[in-house]
Amino acid sequence: MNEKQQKRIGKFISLILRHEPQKIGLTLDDAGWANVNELLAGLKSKNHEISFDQLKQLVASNDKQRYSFNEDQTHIRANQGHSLNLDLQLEAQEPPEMLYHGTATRFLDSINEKGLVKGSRHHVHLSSNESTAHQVGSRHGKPVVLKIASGKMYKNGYVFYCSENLVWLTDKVPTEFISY
Ligand code: HQG
Repeated sequence: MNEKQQKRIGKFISLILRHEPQKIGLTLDDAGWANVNELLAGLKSKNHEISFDQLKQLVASNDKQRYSFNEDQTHIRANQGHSLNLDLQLEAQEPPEMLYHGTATRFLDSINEKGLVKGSRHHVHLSSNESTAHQVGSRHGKPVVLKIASGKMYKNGYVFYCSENLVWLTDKVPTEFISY
């Protein structure tokens, strides 16, 4: 598979594992795991046929480490970004003092009013460095990076999780913890 094909299939796998498994007749368990053979069969049925070895390569080389296998590689899930109602069973963790959220300037008025809200996803997604946040923001328009006083939030009882691929997750970020 070349890079372009990997990207195309990766996007489709993200859609399946995060949002619409039913599109290829797949069911996920409560923690988001899909059976690998069922995923491969489902991909084949939609003209996205890949081998198990190609899937392993795709998981290993993915730029954001978006997917994980279980120990015996019979199951696979997306590490974060779901809109499906699942419990990924992540453990709450103490966040670093400062985290970053990349967004687009057109959302700022609303964010200044309501704080960061999770929308259709499970959590608000936060990055541990500014350059990643900048990239995330660019997906939505003219990017702007917000600084999040995560240490202060944690001291105030807010709960944080860190996904397998090191994206920090929390329920919401009120305006008092956001600066530019
Ligand atoms: C914005 C990608 C108006 C928020 C990334 C964001 C991430 C508000 C957008 C992951 C708001 C939601 C998630 C408010 C938040 N008013 N807009 N009150 N509060 N927003 O895509 O964080 O590449 O659901 O700032 O790397 O951009 O797909 O979230 O701009 O980890 O693997 O509403 O997705 O990962 O957009 O991205 P999204 P996100 P992948």
